[in-house]
Amino acid sequence: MANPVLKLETKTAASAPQGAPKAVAPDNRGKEISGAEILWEALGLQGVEVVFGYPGGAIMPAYDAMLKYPIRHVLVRHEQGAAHMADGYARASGKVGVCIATSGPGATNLVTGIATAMLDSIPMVAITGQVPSTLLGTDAFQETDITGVTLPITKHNYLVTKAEAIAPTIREAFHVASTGRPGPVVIDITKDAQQASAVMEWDEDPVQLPGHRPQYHPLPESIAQAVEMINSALRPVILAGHGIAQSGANDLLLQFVEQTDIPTTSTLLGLGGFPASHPNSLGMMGMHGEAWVNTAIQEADLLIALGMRFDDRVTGNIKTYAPDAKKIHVELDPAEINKNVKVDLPLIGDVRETLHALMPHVEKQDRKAWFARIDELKGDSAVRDIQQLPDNGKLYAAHVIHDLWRLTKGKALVVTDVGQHQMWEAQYYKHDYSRKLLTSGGLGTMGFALPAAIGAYFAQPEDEIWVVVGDGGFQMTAAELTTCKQEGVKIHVAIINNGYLGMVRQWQEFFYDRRYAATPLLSPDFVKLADAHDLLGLRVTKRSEIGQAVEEARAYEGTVVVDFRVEQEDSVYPMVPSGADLHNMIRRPSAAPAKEIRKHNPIYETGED
Ligand SMILES: Cc1ncc(C[n+]2csc(CCOP(=O)(O)OP(=O)(O)O)c2C)c(N)n1
Repeated sequence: MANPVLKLETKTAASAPQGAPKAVAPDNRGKEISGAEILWEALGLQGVEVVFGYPGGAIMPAYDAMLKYPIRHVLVRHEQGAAHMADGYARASGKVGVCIATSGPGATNLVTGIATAMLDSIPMVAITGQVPSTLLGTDAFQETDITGVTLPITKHNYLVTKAEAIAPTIREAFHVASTGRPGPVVIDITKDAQQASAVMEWDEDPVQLPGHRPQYHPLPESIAQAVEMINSALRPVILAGHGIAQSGANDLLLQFVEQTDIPTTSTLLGLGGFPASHPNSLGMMGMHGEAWVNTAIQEADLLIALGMRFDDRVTGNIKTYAPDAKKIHVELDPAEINKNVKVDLPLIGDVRETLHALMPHVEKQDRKAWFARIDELKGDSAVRDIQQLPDNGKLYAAHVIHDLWRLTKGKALVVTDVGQHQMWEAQYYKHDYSRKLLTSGGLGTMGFALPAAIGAYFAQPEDEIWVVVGDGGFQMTAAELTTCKQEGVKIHVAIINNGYLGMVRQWQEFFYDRRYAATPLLSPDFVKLADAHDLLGLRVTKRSEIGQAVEEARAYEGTVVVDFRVEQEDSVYPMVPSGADLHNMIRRPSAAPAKEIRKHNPIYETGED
């Protein structure tokens, strides 16, 4: 007899299984319950509303107990997605993001997302199931020493083997993840600890941890010294990093800049910390920062670095970095001081607290000459900008981003992946607000954007969310489109489809004599892929079609995928080659004669006009 045919029904968002009807949060403090129940109860007491995860044997008691608790669970398609979603949720909300996975392969699949959060200082708690404690160390089925694996990529991690230790560990983990310099924490809980019972104890007092006492307030004598340096500088530049958003210092930074009239540039993660539309905003610094910014940094007499860590992508060659500048470094993590760049004055503390302490004493100087010099540098760059070129009928990524910025009035929450599109987004989408650009800066993780945007959606469901992603990175975690469908997520995915692993292709063009090893990339038909998910798919091949596609996407109630077929061999300019001096950039080609360009850019030797 033939097998009965299984009829699979596509669950729509509305009918998606969300577990049993959600209970009202129980309060079992002082009562004996299972370790698994303690886990959810403790998460609820921490204010957790949503977790991103994937079940399995070693975490099944926790999943079973979950149905009694009013915490939303988002079922991902791969645990890497869960970690990026927790990360995106944390970046968009400022709260701690939570992901959950089983032991072994479930736990190791979280690793890329944990490392991504570590390098960008994102508060996250990753909960993993572990084999029963009696089997620890026996290479039991699905056993991996996840605390050992994640030791170098977490702020701290815990192996919990007793039910009574679960609640205090959750409390401590959230404290560690979110105080001082934020970061990811792993809690690995054995299956027997989840199954055993214990009294649910919850200490309401603030967590006190010897050895973890972040210094939020800089020393008064250092503040006095900083004031003197700032007030006497003629060519100062503020370098605004991720610490602006992290400490909620946007408003104070704006006041500080207006009071001192200092030009201000941002790191990639700092974008939006200072409004891009402000006259004192210079834009992004570093490898793909604008030429005027990098040159201004090199000519500055004072750098005021706020919550940034002098990553090699922003400094170029450290030996020649800002040679005439005194350097003030405001940073919460003392380990960052003098790590990459030797500074004249460290101010260990929270950026917001530090600006607060400086504000009453800093003064405005006459900066006419300094701004005139920056304008001169800007003028040179402006003529090279792709936006100055007449429409030649082709679709360039920069145009897509620029139009997206214009059409969304700069107010969208944009989540980018990693590659050329990430840099074009940083250059052409002018961010005026914090927490509106989410991107993997430190680890540079392809596959980040789609899941991180899903996490952001749960943090800010009212926001217009755009994913800007390459055809390569999109394919790394595209399976999470199904999660979008099942969970009723509304985001807009703009695939900047150039048929290449673009950023690597660009390096091959510049530094490997155009040998395109393993960078031409086949993709599925993204419109059909969207269609297969019962989502909307659109394709754009001309600049004139961008507007209509964006409007259609915005009007759609659900996730939309727009396949932007852009120029295949376009490059991101300017570019500071790895290890080169910051002012030694490969500049945008322009209408100027090639000879002229090369005269100013000795590195530009591809022989192309
Ligand atoms: C997980 C991962 N693997 C490899 C890389 C190296 N890498 C950096 S950019 C890039 C190309 C990205 O191509 P695509 O996603 O198509 O974006 P594009 O650069 O074309 O905008 C690669 C392979 C990476 N950053 N992350």
